[in-house]
Amino acid sequence: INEIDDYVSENVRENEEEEKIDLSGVAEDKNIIYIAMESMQEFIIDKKVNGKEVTPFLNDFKEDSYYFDNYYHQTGLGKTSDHEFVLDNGLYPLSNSAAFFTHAQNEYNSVQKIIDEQLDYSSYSFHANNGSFWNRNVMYENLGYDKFYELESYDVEEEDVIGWGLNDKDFFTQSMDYVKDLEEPYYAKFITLTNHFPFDIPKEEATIDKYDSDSKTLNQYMQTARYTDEAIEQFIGQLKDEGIYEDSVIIISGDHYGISSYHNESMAQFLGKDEITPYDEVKLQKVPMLIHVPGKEGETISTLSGQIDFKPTLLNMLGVENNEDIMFGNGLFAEDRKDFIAFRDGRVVGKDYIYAAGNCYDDSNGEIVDEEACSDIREKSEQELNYSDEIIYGDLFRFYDFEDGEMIEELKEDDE
Ligand code: GP9
Ligand code: MN
Repeated sequence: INEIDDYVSENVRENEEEEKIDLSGVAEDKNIIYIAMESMQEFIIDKKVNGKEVTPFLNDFKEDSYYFDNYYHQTGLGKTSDHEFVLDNGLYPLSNSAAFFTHAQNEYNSVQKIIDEQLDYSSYSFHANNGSFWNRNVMYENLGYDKFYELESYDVEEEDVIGWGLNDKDFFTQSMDYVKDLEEPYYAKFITLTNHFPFDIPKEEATIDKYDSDSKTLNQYMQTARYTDEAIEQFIGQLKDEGIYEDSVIIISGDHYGISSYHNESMAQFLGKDEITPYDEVKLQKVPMLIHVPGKEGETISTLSGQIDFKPTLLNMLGVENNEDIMFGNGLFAEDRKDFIAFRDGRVVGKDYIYAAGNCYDDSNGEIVDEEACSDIREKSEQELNYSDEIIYGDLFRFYDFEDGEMIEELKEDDE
């Protein structure tokens, strides 16, 4: 843990000094409302099908928000739960299992615990699926969530089900009944479900056309993505009606990809490209990331970033001092940041080069270049993933004092 602490100190924390846009403490005493959009990818933003925008609400709302258009998901097999794991802990997910299942008993220094201890915030998660799905009921308790509003908290009639469960519109409406009564300020996470594979929605609920290609999946994705967009618009309206909107920082993002490489041909058609190369596939792993701060004007920020950066960003906005924390991301608004984003499968995005499918690509033109150009970002990302894995596999936070930033006393004595 000392070695990892040193690494973090030299390579991660030292970047945190200056802010490009100073939002330190801007969320103090405000509610944090985080909306996880199932399978929402960045490529869909500002796109149209038969002349109609797929996500008209998000397209508008991003104009009033800090919009990160170069923000990558970093999930593995644990999909939605991996995204929660990265966001809450600032650690990477595991490479071949879901940490929510395999390491739910570990000690973590989660956002939820930190803001409870330092700011007396309560944390909630809302998701109309079975509580044990992804082992959330167990893991949430360990991470310090005060309550999980899961399937049992919702009234789900058969006609309200789309795809995997309660449709997003009813999900938000019913969630609102609980939200109204929460003591402020709080952190509340809402996980949508309608835009989940296979993206099947009843005809009468669809408000735009399907896309027209050989991929049924991509064609239908347009309609469910639109449905989630409408559900969020409605939810924002409800937050306004209840007077919650102005007191809240609202963060809206995607959890992971929804359209796999199996649909590359149709995806190329949709994007107006000849083909989707491994380089393009990397770029398709971007998910939308919007941070709406009351009273702040919108701005699009194209900084290379990813889900690993969520925790430091949020804590900084809340004005939390946690200089001794061990996490691997940098604040999204920081001036100096690490220069790579590690994927769990070995791919790496750097500022100038991208490593994918055994090749190094020049990001200025997507051409394959000498592998050597990627060696630096590959080494760094492998190192970090290993350190993160060591923390999880060894449950190393048991041995670390987050206040002093040192190994806990008893161990030090043993060590000597
Ligand atoms: C399940 C929902 C979807 O509760 O979060 O999970 P996914 O299949 O996307 O990981
Ligand atoms: Mn998901």
